[in-house]
Amino acid sequence: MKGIVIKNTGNTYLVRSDDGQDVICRAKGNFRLKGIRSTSPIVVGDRVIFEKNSDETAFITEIEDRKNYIIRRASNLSKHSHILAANIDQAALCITVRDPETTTIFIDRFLVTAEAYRVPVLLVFNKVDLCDEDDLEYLEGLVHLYSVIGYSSICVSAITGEGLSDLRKLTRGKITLLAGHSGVGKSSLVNSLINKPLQKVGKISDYHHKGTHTTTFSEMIEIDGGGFLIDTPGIKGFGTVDMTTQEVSHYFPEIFRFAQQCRFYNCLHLNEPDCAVLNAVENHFISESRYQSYLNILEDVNEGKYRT
Ligand SMILES: Nc1nc2c(ncn2[C@@H]2O[C@H](COP(=O)(O)OP(=O)(O)OP(=O)(O)O)[C@@H](O)[C@H]2O)c(=O)[nH]1
Ligand SMILES: [Mg+2]
Ligand SMILES: [Zn+2]
Repeated sequence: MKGIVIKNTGNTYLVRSDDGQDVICRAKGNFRLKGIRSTSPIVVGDRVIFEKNSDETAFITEIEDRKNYIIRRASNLSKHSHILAANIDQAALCITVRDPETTTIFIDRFLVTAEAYRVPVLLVFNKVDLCDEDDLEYLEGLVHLYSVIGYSSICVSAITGEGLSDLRKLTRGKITLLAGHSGVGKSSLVNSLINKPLQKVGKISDYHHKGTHTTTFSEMIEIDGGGFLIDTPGIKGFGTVDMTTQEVSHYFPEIFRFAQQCRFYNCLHLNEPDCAVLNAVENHFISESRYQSYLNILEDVNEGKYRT
């Protein structure tokens, strides 16, 4: 039988079969996927073939080729990467200006990873109900910054319901992965979008203003009228994928566009003469924060953190 993995609890997988049954499966034998070294061989979103035994147990025997996936590397230093989910139509990066704060470096690292795997990203600014005037101004700036580059944003509140009908439209009929720091409200958004308190929601610590890692496994939740949301555990930092220094700018669309006019074809846009990127940063065609994120990722690559 064929189906899709909707939950991974560590040693068993919940598979929704193509004819709509939920079956608890185990993995049979060792799965080695080409070119992927990951702590979890089968992930949420995987299309699998499974066999049911007479005693109600079931085994996954095959994983179909993945269309795409989103990898998170726990830290830049860790050798193991962890795939959050596979075969997704889009990633909704959930961002909060406060409680907890999401930095532009974190946003840009996520965007770079998504560009590298060709996953479209929607920026979901949650908890707008907590924003004061200054926060709203900063938020508007971010929305503008990213829309100019080509990323769509939406401002919402899982608590007041603001923006949720638009977010519903943007997720209907699609497989959407929700990602972001612990405590930004991924599970709250899932509950509000499906109108059911299905996912466990955590607290924000009074002291650090951070989440408490409430969701521990990725889980796919079906949306009324078609499509799925994938609730995932909060991400602390985002180590970028293996890439060369030359490649980094390829995943910053606006930097890549200007880079075509640099004097040297292998310009890294650090201090080379006639660098069109540096010139664009100076003239505010490329934002300072994006350029800082670019330098930040370049540093990782230069330090060879990813080479084993
Ligand atoms: N004021 C306000 N609080 C929110 C909003 N969305 C979520 N929260 C609160 O933020 C806290 C964390 O929410 P969760 O949904 O558990 O966050 P999460 O992103 O799933 O966190 P992890 O599972 O730990 O990764 C809870 O106390 C929610 O009630 C919002 O839009 N506004
Ligand atoms: Mg959660
Ligand atoms: Zn340059």
